[in-house]
Amino acid sequence: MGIVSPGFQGRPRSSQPSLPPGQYLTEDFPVLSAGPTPRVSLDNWEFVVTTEAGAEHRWSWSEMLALPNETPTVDIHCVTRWSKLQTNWKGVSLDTLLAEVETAADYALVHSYGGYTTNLPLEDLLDGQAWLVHQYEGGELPAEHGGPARLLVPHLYFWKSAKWVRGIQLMLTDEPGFWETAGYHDYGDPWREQRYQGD
Ligand SMILES: Nc1nc2c(c(=O)[nH]1)N[C@H]1C(S)=C(S)[C@@H](COP(=O)(O)O)O[C@H]1N2
Ligand SMILES: [Mo]
Repeated sequence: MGIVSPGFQGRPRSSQPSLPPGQYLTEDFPVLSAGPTPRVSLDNWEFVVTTEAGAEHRWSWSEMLALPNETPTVDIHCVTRWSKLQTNWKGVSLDTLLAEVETAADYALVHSYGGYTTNLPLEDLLDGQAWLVHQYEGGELPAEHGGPARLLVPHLYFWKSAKWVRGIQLMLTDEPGFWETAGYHDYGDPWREQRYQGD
């Protein structure tokens, strides 16, 4: 053909429309954990939603599995600049888990086994945007990636997708979580490159 100039194929992959600014594509699945991997037995596992009024809604492992499950295929974006496209998960939509929960809260603080926390607006957990997932690519979710179950909120940077999730605290006012307290952005939209406070 002779028309394509040398180097043209070397365009950075981040010019792909499917990648947010400053991100590169990875095929492997890096593990990013701020501490040791907590071991949670399925007999003791529970997921608890606590409202601002103190009401608690609990699901055991078998109760969670018995809920309608969905199989989202989503792109994920870590603030350390890797992105993975078309990842396949199985789990329960937060719309399902929060359907019966009466709340006036605008904010959620997500709690993990092991003590990790992360915050986000409650509306970002609703309308098909977030799942409690327990399978990855057709197998049980590996412990290092958050098994038995993790949160999946793919439209925000992946630190919002709490591994080993234990529950969600609904609140009237915003409260920063682990990385947000350490200087990460309160919201974390990868398309607006909200990596750190002030971005
Ligand atoms: N409980 C817990 N959840 C967590 C983290 C963590 O350290 N602890 N790290 C976060 C960060 S910074 C990222 S990028 C993703 C990494 O998930 P992965 O290890 O499955 O790639 O998990 C997020 N969820
Ligand atoms: Mo991250």
